[in-house]
Parts: sequence; C-alpha cells; structure tokens
Amino acid sequence: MYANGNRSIDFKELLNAILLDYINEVFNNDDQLMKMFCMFNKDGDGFITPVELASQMVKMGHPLTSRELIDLVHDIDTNGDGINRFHEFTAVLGMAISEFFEIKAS
Ligand SMILES: [Ca+2]
Ligand SMILES: [Ca+2]
Repeated sequence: MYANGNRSIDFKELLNAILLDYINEVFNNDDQLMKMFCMFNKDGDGFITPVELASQMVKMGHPLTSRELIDLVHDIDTNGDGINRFHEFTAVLGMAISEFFEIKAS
C-alpha cells in the first residue's frame, strides 16, 4: 500500500489495490491470469519480452507496429525496468477490465 515510500496513500496505489482484488474476484483464482500470462511468456522465464509480446499479438490476429509495441511494453512496465513481469501484467489487465466495466473510483 505504501509502494512509493511516502506515508500518504496515493490514489493510484489505492486503485491498484482495489483492482487486484477485483481481478481475483473476476477470475476467481490466479490460474486464469497465469494462463494468460503464459500465453505471452513462451519460454517460461517469468517475464514477457517485447519479442514475445509481438509474436503473440500476431498469433492473436492483432499485429502491432513497432511504435505500438514500444508503447504497450512501456504501459505494462510500471516500474520502468524494461521487463514485463506477472504483477505488472495483471495490474494492466485490471485497468483494462475496469475500463471495460466502466468502474468509477469515486
Ligand atoms: Ca519470457
Ligand atoms: Ca517492469
């Protein structure tokens, strides 16, 4: 809850915490999320590289331009280390779900 190191709870952190609960509710357990993550993480090393992301998007019939790929990796990579890890993937998925259901934070 205090991921950014200060004492106040930032709105984004709160939203993330709520969304993570919500994702769990929607998928009932982590298995569905993990399956989705594994679809992208072909080599099973625990993170999704841009190459893995690009090839899976092609397979799903949505090839990305290099610009779109860079943007997508950047969007998922919340801590900026250049690697898309499982918790980052689920957080982004949560944002997509919330937009889909038009969840309001108020
Ligand atoms: Ca991988
Ligand atoms: Ca990252």
